[in-house]
Amino acid sequence: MPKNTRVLALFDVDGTLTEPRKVVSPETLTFLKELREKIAIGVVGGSDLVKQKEQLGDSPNMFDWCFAENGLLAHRDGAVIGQTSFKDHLGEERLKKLINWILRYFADLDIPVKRGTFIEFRQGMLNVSPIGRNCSREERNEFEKFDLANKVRETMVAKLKEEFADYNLTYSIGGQISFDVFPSGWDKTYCLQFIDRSLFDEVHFFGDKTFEGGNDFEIYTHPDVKGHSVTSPDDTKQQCTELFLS
Ligand code: M1P
Repeated sequence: MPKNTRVLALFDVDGTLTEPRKVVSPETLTFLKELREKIAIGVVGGSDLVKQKEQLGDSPNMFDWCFAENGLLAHRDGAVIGQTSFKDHLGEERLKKLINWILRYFADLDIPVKRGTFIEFRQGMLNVSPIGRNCSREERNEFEKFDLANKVRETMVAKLKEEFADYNLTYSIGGQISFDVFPSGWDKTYCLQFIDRSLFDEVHFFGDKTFEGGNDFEIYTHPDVKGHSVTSPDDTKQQCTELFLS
């Protein structure tokens, strides 16, 4: 079967191509290579490119389209085609006010374990973690359970929304220990502006956080995109095999 370049499949990273924050499996890598021979493929992750590469390898060259930080850093065929900055968008004064508020909130927050790197400053967003990003894997898993029961992130996000209503920001709980903060509209649909729609008859998206409030929701429900909800990398492979390889 020759490559059908008029079909594009976009993939989320954590929970879709890899287990959360883990490295992609050799089986998934083989699968992606095989799939790329049949259709165009792309990746759109919330993490920055350094982390995306840690998980996937040389993602800009493994996919026809590669989007880190939801597309704030965009590559096509290995070359940069777009770059956007949260800092420039918000301005230093407003950014400082937001960061100071978050740090004060954390100082008063009582949770079982705290580690380091509570705010990770990224090119296109802040990643905010009550436990701190350099917790261990075990601590990460424990926090996820604690958060589910105690709604630590949900409560904080509700307060931020109230406090910074005029900032027009979106808060997205995508992973286990943190949430992302970025200007509204800079969710995963941001990457779609780089994809020339006349090139494709079908644009598919596969993600695991497709529920409302999840970081795949907006692109999953976008009218130009055929959304697919997956439960694991194996489920992704199975759904894609049925759709594109059989
Ligand atoms: O890709 C989903 C999320 O993965 C990480 O979240 P956490 O560390 O909380 O599991 C982060 O990179 C986050 O930005 C991203 O949205």
